[in-house]
This record gives sequence, structure tokens and C-alpha cells, in this order.
Amino acid sequence: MAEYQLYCFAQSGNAYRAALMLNLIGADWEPKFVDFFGKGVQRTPEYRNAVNEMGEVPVLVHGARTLSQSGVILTYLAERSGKFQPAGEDQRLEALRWLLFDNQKVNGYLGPYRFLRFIVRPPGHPEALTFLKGRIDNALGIVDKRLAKAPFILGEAPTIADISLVGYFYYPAEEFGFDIAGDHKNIAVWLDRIKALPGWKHPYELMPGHPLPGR
Ligand SMILES: N[C@@H](CCC(=O)N[C@@H](CS)C(=O)NCC(=O)O)C(=O)O
Repeated sequence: MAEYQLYCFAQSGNAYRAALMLNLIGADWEPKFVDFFGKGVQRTPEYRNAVNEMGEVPVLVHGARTLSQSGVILTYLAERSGKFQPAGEDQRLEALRWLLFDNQKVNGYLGPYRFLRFIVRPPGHPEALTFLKGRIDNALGIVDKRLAKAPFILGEAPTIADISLVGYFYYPAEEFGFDIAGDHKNIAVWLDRIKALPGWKHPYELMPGHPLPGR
């Protein structure tokens, strides 16, 4: 058995943050497929009692420790590996600020938008999609502006803030109906920088469950 097990599925940008981090630090890890859309495993009492009371993916198992929330998983892996760690207290707080902003307003809106537009059938109500798209445009503008200042979110080196923020960004543009990189030039070069890191892989290569049955 590998040192780390990650409960995940290919379409989850929330899980991709953890899978990408594990790969970038060169960890010995294996995915544990969660049949999220088919059996809805995350909603079962077994999953909620034994894996994650919050009914969410990702979950990282490391020996006797079980962690959820990608921000917690990223922090844990950065502290254990010494890689992608913010340097010093100011950067640590700054990373936390971006992790929270990301979870709520960047990927926190991108994930549900893509789910309603591309995954669920019939698709979500147009008004819900319009609302989310407005929030997404605002959040992506903020990230793009930040990246005009430095190569990575916290400065010259990549940290867990970057690994969190790329959550949904590498999924195909057709799944969103707009092109994140095409529309934001600073985000585009930053995505290429992260893609060039040793160990980078696309979410569909890193986690099981792609393609979705019937697609
Ligand atoms: N903030 C959480 C978000 C996790 C999340 O919402 N994951 C989705 C899958 S992509 C999920 O499990 N949703 C189930 C639900 O919301 O009930 C994280 O970053 O880990």
C-alpha cells in the first residue's frame, strides 16, 4: 500500500489540488476512487461515518491520520515535505488569505458553475449560471491582477497558494464555455509556469473516473 491514499475523482478540481501537490512533492500515493456522480458514495452513511463527516472529496489518509479540506491537506503536505511552504509568518498568513479567497470565490464558484453547465443534466437554471459567471469574472480579474506583480501568487516561488488556485483551471475550456487562460494573460503564463514544474500532470491523468460514463 502507498504511503498516502487520496479519496478523489477525475472531475474534482478540489481534489486536484491535493493530487497535484502529492505529485509535485514526489510522494508515494494512490488514488481511491469515489463514485461521486454514479452511486453518490459521498452521501452514504458509511462514507460520512468512516471517511468524512462533511460528505466531501478530497480526503487524504496518511497512516492513522485522515484529513479533509484541500487547504488543510496542502498545509499538512507542505509542512511535512518542506516544499511549496510559505516563508515566514507574513507569507503564511498571506497564503491562508488566498486559500480562503480561492475556496470561497475563485474555485468556490468555478466548480459549481462547471457542474451546473457541463455535468448535471438538465443543466442549471440560466439565471443561476449568469449569477455565478459574474462572480467568476470578478474573482478571475483579481487573480489576474495579482499575477501581474510577480510570477507566483506570493512572489518569486510557487507555494500552496498557487496549487490551491489552479484547482479547476486546467480543465478543458469547453467544459466552462469560456477560456480562463485565453481571457486572462497573466493567468495564462502562470498556468504554464506551474505546468513546467516537475511532477505536474493534468487532472484527468492524475485521478480516476474520466471520461464520465455516457460522455
Ligand atoms: N472546500 C472544500 C471543498 C470540497 C468540495 O466541495 N468537494 C466537492 C467535490 S468537487 C464535494 O465533495 N461536494 C459534495 C457536497 O458539497 O456535498 C475543499 O477545498 O476541500
